[in-house]
Amino acid sequence: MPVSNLKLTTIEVKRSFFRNLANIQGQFPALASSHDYYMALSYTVRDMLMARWVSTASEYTEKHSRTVAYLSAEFLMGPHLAINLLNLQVTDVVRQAMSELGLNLDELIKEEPEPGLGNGGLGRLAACFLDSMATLEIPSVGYGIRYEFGIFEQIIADGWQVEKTDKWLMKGNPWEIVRPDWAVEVKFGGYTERYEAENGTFIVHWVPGWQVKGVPYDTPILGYKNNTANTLRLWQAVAPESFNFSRFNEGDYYGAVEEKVASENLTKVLYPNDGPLQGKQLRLQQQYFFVSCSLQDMLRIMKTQKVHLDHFHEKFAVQLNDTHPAVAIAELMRLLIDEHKLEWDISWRVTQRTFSYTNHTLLPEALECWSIDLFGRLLPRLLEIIYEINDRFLEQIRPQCLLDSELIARMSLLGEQGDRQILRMAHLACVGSHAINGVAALHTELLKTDVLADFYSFWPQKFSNKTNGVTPRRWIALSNPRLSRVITEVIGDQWLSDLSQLKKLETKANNSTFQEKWYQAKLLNKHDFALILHDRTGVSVDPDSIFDVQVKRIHEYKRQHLNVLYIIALYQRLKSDPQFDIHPRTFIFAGKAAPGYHLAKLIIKLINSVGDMLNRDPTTRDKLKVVFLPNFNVSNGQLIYPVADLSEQISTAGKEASGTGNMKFAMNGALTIGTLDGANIEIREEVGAENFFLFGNTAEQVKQLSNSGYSPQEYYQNDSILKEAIDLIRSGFFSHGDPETFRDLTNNLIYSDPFQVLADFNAYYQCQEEVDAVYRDKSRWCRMSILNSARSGKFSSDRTISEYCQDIWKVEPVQIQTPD
Ligand code: 26R
Repeated sequence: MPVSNLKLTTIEVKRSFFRNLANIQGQFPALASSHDYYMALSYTVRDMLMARWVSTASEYTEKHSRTVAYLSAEFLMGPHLAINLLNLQVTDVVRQAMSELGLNLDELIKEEPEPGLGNGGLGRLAACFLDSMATLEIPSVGYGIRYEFGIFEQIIADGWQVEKTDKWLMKGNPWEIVRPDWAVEVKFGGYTERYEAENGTFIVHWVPGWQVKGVPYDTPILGYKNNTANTLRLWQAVAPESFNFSRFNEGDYYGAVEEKVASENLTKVLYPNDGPLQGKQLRLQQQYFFVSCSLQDMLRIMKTQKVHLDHFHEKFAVQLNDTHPAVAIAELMRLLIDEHKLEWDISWRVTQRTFSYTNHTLLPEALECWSIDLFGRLLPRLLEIIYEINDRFLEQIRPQCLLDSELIARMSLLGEQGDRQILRMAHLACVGSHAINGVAALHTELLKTDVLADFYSFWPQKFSNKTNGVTPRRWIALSNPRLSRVITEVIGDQWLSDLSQLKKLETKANNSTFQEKWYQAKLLNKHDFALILHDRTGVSVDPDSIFDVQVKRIHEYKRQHLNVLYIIALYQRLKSDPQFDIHPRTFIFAGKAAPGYHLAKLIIKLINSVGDMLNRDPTTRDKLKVVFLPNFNVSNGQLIYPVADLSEQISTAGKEASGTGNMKFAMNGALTIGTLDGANIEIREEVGAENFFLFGNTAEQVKQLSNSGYSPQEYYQNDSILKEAIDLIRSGFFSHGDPETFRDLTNNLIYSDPFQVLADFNAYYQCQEEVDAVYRDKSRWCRMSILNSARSGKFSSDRTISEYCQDIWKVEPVQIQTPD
């Protein structure tokens, strides 16, 4: 355990802070802005971690440590300053130093623009994994893309989502270091040529149409209370220096600059999709770009260690975060064969042993396919390699397929979609990996029986489950200091690195003094949050009301509209029956919709419109509030999870691969109302069925219902509460009398309802009544809340990462000695 920072004094902090303010920001106190101070403090913290970062890299190099390379198109890191202070254990001394200067640490922390380089679950999971790998002292690198614009900023105007660009790099980023020496070049387009070599084999030469240079930017990833500082390496595209010099000389200045701009566009913006996506050429370019850069970087590292490339898989375990980086399988083959002259069979053995693949979605529309035409034009050599992989693969399975030509066609990497030839990236990922995993028990089962069933029948041993987790450092300690203090007072602070220790709280679950402390921590959080809500939305809410929270991407399968239908039903009941008594509730929503996803955007408008009507209605406003907090991101998540009483996890069973927000809520003592979907099932198993509000059809029932011809109209006609709620929307009551505004949404529900909202409505309604009844028994609720948190240990990403290390990566921790 390092002790070096414990002796850090406020004097040293202040000295370093002023030095950085002057030397790096070029600023002095009389003119310094809050942002200048934030920068000065960040550089001060960076100075504290540099020695660890260098020692970590140097020890890994010296020991030739086996290393995890986590390839992900998204890393939703969230702000660095506060988590780095926490990991270094210097928050208190730094807070004190700042306060001696008349500065407030919390205000400086808020100055950091959030690096939002991800859409949601998948990107945030990657960030939690980096945190856990550093804490568990696992040699690892996260490889991804340095998007100049991250996920868009969401503004709500007249109830509608409006997107603004996220200029997170505008004022500089103190957490990254550029490494121009390790830049690499990536080819695109052009054609391939074949030469016969002396031994009769063919050498393939890819003559590119153009090239792009990738420059790595490194960010340190600290472990908690150890000396490990791993690296997140993000690639930025720039035009190669040699770029079109001849054109430049010919005087075509604009032409040359235009092409330069085009190559730099490659890493401009993160695609804000979390669902269906038509073949976007730029997205494929992004994927190949960062994959090729990362593999070339690994080969460079191999070279410095003088290890022969047929040992590549011994040095690196490469994890594919969904299929977005799956082209890596073909790219490693290309590098080994074309550039390093290894034979196909050896290269293939190395490749298969190197890669493992995590699937994050079952939704058919989200499974990545590329048009072969597009792929071949952009990456001609890679397409040839994929054809060869496919030929050999089909040859290998043919004997077992006997005469089942349909099975062979189903498993082929190539397929047809309408009249288009397509490449199925999930198939490439399965064939080229030695391990395939889902992200929750149910999800893995559905992979095995459904989406990847054919592959499972061939290679059952490749499949395993790795239930997701989240880091308790960011999602409890940093987000919820009040609850953390209550916990630590009773069980000490070991839970931060061993979340199973929360179990020790169970003995206190019935203790009324402890219950009161537990309750007060949440209540104070709710008070603070009410002020923020008012500030950002103008709506005032009652901290004594039940905070009923649904925050996640807006998507039909996540069924925010099921929640809204319940709210409308509740409203109508309160209006028609003045005697009807409920505990006051505040429904809080947040989340972004993909900019092109019409129905999701309409759901946002509906939430806001319902809120506008209800929050103003004098007969109900003391009982019912509906608020939409704009721009859900990591920072806002940190504010929201700790205030929730009730966590809404109401996706159609079988559709949410895992969910990770559900875990953050439970850890922070929220009770879940949820379906048997994703990790909800495991949360319920852990916390106990009696401490979980379960409703709705099972995945099995959902499937049966849709096979037997699901008819939402029957539910609409037969359930008067449901019908009245939908009819109120249709009447134009929430849209200034205009019945058109929400027509697409209500028609979709009544006539199609692909996610069976209506089928689950009644069960949800009943379950919500139970929630209300239980909340009235304060002691019972507190007990349930404590037990949810106490039994959430399984959902630490430390547990998840240990399982990946043991079962898939076979990587051991490497302890970094104290750097000073
Ligand atoms: C192909 C492209 C359009 C695309 C589809 C889907 C791009 C991105 C996505 C997002 C998906 C893969 C995602 O974020 N999935 C989420 O992963 C989380 C982490 O495993 C799960 O908790 C969550 O259930 C799942 O939806």
